[in-house]
Amino acid sequence: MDNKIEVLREEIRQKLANAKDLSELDKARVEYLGKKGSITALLKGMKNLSNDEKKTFGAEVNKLKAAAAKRIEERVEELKKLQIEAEINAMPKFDITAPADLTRGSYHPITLVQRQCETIFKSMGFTVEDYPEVVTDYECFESVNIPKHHPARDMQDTYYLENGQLLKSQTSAAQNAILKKYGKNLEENGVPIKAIFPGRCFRNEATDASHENTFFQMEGMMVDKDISISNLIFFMKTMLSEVFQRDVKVRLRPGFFPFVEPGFELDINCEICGGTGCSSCKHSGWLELCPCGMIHPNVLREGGVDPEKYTGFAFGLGLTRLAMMKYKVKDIRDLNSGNLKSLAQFTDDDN
Ligand code: FA5
Repeated sequence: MDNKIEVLREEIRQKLANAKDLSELDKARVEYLGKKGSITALLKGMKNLSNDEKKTFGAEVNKLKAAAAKRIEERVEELKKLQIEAEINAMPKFDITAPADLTRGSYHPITLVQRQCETIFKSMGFTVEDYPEVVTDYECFESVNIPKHHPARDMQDTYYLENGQLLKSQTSAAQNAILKKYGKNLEENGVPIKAIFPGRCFRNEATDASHENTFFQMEGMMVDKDISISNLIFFMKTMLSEVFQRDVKVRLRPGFFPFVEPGFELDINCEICGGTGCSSCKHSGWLELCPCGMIHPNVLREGGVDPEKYTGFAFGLGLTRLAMMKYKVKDIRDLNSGNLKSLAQFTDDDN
C-alpha cells in the first residue's frame, strides 16, 4: 500500500511539473483530486483495511492529497505568470525612447486658415478673443438686436440645452461682451475696439456640399470715431488677398442682418469651378463667405457704446468655407469627416 502512495506521489509530481498551461493543470487536478480521481480512489479503497492500517494509511493519503492541492495552487500562479510573460513577449516591440514619427500628423485645414487670419488681423492691431460655445439666448440673439419671435431667428435654428442655454449659432454671440469689455477703454482713452473672435458654430439644418451643422466662423469688429464702409472694405480686401496671396474675385451685395445697418453679403467667386458653376457653389459660381456691415446703433447701445459718438463695422467670416475655397475641398463635409489620409495632404504652407 505504502508503495502505491509513493508511486502516485512521484507520478503527481511529474504530471504537475510538466503541465504546460492552466487547462493541462486542471485536467491533472481532476485526474488526482476529482470525485473519480486516483487519490479519492485510494481513500475509498481503505474500507477493507484494519482500523490501525486505516489510521496510518489514511494519514499518509491525506498528506498526499494536501500536498497535491498545495502544489496545484502554486503551479496555477506559476503558469499564470508564464502566460502573462508570453503575452507581453508576443506584443509588438515599442521603444519609448524612439523619436516621434512626425510625418503622421498635420494641422487641420480649418486650423491653418484660422491661424493665418489671426496672424493677418493681429498684424493690423486686432486682439484675438475666445468665447464659449454654450451661450444664452441674450448673448446669441437679444443683445444683437434679434428679440424673441424675430423672423431672423428662423435662419439660425440651433441646439438648445434643458437649462435654456444654446450652442451658439453665430460668433456674433460674443459682440455684446466684447463691446462691454473694451468700451471703457474707448471712452476713457480713445483706444478703438479692434477684435476678432473665431469660434465653432452650430445650426440645426440639412447638410450639403457647402453647409454643415457644425462649422467655424470668425467674427471681427472695429469701433471708433468715424468708422465707415470704406474701412470695412479695406480690411476685407486685405484679409482675402493675404489668405490667397493673390487677388480673388468677390462681390458685395445688400444683405439683411438685424445687427448691422447697412448690411452686405460678401461672396467669393467659387475657387472650385472658377465661377462656371458646380455642386460646391450650388451652380451659381459664387459662395457666401463673409457677411458684414455697419454695426446697428441698438447693438452699440446695448454694449454700452454711445452710437451718437462712435460707429463701427462687423463681419462674420465663414472660416470653414474659407478653408474649402483655399484648399479646394469640394464638399465641406469632408472637413469634418476625420479622414486623416485626405486631411494630411494639406500642409502648413504659409504659416
Ligand atoms: C451670420 O452668421 C452673421 N452672424 C454674420 C455677420 C456678422 C453679418 C457680423 C454681419 C455682421 P450667416 O448665417 O450668413 O451670417 O453666416 C455667416 C457665414 O458663415 C456664411 O456666409 C458662411 O460662410 C458661414 N456659414 C453659415 N452657415 C453655414 C453652414 N451651415 N455651414 C458652413 N458655413 C456656414
